[in-house]
Amino acid sequence: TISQGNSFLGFRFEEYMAVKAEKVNKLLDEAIPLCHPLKVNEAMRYSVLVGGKRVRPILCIASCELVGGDESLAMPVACAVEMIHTASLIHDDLPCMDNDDLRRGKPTNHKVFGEGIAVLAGDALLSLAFEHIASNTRNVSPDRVVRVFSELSSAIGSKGLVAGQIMDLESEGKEVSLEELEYIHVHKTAKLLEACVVCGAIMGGGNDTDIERVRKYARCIGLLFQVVDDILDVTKSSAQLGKTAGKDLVSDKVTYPKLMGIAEAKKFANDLMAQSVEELACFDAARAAPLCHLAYYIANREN
Ligand code: GRG
Repeated sequence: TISQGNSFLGFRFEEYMAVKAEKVNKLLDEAIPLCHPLKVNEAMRYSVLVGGKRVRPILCIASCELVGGDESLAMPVACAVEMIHTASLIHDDLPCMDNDDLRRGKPTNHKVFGEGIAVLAGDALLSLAFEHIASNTRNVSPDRVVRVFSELSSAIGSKGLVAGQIMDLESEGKEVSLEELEYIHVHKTAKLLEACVVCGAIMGGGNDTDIERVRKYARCIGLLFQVVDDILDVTKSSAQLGKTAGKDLVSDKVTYPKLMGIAEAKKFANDLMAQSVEELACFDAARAAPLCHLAYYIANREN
């Protein structure tokens, strides 16, 4: 089991996260230069560099290291998954989708640059992700890179993110069952998280058994991520409610706590965390420490 706090076999998780995130941020900054056409590059940089926990790149790097690969092998993919994630956030925030004004604590892309540029910034980030892997990968065989392209593109398209988004849009205002909710989350959130972990292991030189093992871990944390998101939605909303004299801030979207109650949702999250850690039991404990800590981090995060 995982220890409380920050040390697992003497492993310093917060330091690990901070160091990896800084490297990823520097590479992302270099990957999107402020060149012609200026407006779209500005918009791309705005949403990528405005913040974010960088959970997806770090999962990718940790998985590469788990199977014995050096982080440099996974860095281009780590940056690419953050570009893909950011593209999906920009599109998700548009008026024709979730219509959000704020993202990562700042005005959304279309609020700053307008809808047209926001759509194009998302498109450009999506294609830059693949170009970035193709142009920057070193010391990985082409068959592995092709496998990564296949994993990533299927996680994004009409079998992945897009499928989840469509189901989400169509379920608006309707009653959603637990199965439908799970379908939305598996596709909107878990597929990309799974691809991050699996692609890290592919780039790191993992064999097929390693890759399937980390996929199982990733499936648990994918769902865990969303259950926790739903729990945070409820706890944050009620905290806000206390401050705003009864103004109803609780959103009407279906969530795990709504469907199974908050206590049961928390238990579900705990079980998923324990199961994800168990899936890594056959790996060297020191090498598995970052991914174990990431599961713990995802389960206990506050934003
Ligand atoms: C253009 C790639 C693309 C997809 C089109 C719009 C769309 C289809 C899908 C939307 C998918 C979406 C927004 C899923 C939500 C994922 C999620 C849990 C976001 C929050 O992730 P965090 O908490 O955020 O990691 P930060 O800001 O820390 O990165």
